[in-house]
Amino acid sequence: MLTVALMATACASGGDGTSATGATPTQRPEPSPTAQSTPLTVTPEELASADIVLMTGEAPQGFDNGGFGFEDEEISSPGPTIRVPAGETLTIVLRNVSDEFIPHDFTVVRKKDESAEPLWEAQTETIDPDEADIITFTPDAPGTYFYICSLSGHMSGHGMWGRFVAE
Ligand SMILES: [Cu+2]
Repeated sequence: MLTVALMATACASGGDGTSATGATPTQRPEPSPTAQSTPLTVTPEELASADIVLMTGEAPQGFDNGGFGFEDEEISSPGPTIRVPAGETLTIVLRNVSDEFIPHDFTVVRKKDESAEPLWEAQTETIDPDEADIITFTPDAPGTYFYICSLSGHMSGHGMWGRFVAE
């Protein structure tokens, strides 16, 4: 079971996902050669305050299966079910640990549809390998939803989804 410790002031940044100033949270030593733009990062303080840190990358089944996981080495397709308290503000960090130079995102949706509007504006930037992004949102209605990677073909063709349960 996932224990979600909700601290009072999770994220006070002004909604600018690129405003990180500190070191990247990743332990990975080399930046991706494909990361052309300014890498998205989160500060160590943001990382420490996050309720959930989710990894995305290749599932062990191989290149054709993307997925999500709570640990680098435990990425699966579908990803793990995320259970959160309904009505409480939640901060999630997404880290892309792909070895295949593939960008991904994290989007909460009502139905498994790559073109669906994100619920509660719960959508990270599209992040390249070795990047991270942080989002804060409030799932205000109990229910079973989904999280997906909304890049074309990633959910439908590569299994990049999981259940998101607000209870
Ligand atoms: Cu993806």
